[in-house]
Amino acid sequence: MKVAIVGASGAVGQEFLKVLEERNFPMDELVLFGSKRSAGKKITFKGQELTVKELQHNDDFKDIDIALTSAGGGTSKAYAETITKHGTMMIDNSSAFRMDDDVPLVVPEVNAVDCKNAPRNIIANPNCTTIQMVVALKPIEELSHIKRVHVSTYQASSGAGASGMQELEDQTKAIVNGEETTVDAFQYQLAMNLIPQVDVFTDNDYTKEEMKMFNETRKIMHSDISVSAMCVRVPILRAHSESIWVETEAPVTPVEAKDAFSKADGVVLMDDPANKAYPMPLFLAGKDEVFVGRVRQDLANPNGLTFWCVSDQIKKGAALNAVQIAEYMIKEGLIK
Ligand code: A2P
Ligand code: 11C
Repeated sequence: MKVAIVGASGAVGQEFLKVLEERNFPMDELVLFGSKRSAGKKITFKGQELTVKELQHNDDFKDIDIALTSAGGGTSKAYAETITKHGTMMIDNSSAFRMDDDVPLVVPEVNAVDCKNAPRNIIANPNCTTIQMVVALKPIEELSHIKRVHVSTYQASSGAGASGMQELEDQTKAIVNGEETTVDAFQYQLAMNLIPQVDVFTDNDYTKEEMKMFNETRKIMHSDISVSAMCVRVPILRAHSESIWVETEAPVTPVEAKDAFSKADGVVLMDDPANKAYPMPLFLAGKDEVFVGRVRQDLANPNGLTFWCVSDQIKKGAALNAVQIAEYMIKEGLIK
């Protein structure tokens, strides 16, 4: 098995390296790609120094079985043909192909079988906010069909990549030192602030991020579910949090929901209010699972449940989910 990472120097690319090592991913060779900017740079993987190659339109992917790509939607679109033309399976973290009918959009805990039909040799990794939400919705959907969801997100700076994290750190230091802050990665200063805008606005006044949560959730869950989202950037380095209200066809009690969460694949129930036990991003960055707590009845809706959900969006929200897709495809013999 020969694996490539495209965008190896980025926040998700670096996480791919960690996850592959942590899981002892079965491979004989790893090849790293980046833009001209990082070509020639040395990156250590399992004690071995690897040199980043420049991504170009050539035959570099000829012997590569799996390409894990996270270099932005534009790069994915521009290079998909080059990457897949010799049979390489491209597992793409960008939004470039997510809504294409002939590209499966996969969260293994929810719809791993969709990987079986990938005619373009492309599998799309959903947006991080969608991934953690659908992992948590799946066990509820198994109890009763979810008709609608209201969700408010609390998204870490790492959603904007390595530069987003750096900007929050720099602004925080500047404020402590009484210096001017610099704003580049986000619309406004993020330190000491909340920004109710993630990505650009669309025609209906929802942001692209909010519409991703609507559209991607339907595709992954094969459902007519409606998701109304309010996405907010918060001054946190890593791990996204979400307040989720679900409305099911039949009532689901908090006891039934907690039981389902505690048995669900990829979910950790952390819910003991008396002992102040609930998920928090500060303590869950770097973890694999989706953490759920504060499960309770929605006081405004007899068929409603509400809960709090935290997950490391670079890990389960990006690199880990893609690697889990690759693991499933290897197990099922779907990688040629
Ligand atoms: P590079 O650093 O070589 O420019 P992040 O999401 O953390 O901002 O990272 C983005 C990643 O995407 C980086 O690894 C960056 O590589 C990579 N990237 C951006 N544009 C290209 C491109 N045209 N070809 C290959 N990699 C790219
Ligand atoms: C953020 N969710 O937190 C975004 C980043 O479609 O993969 C990932 C965007 C995407 O800013």
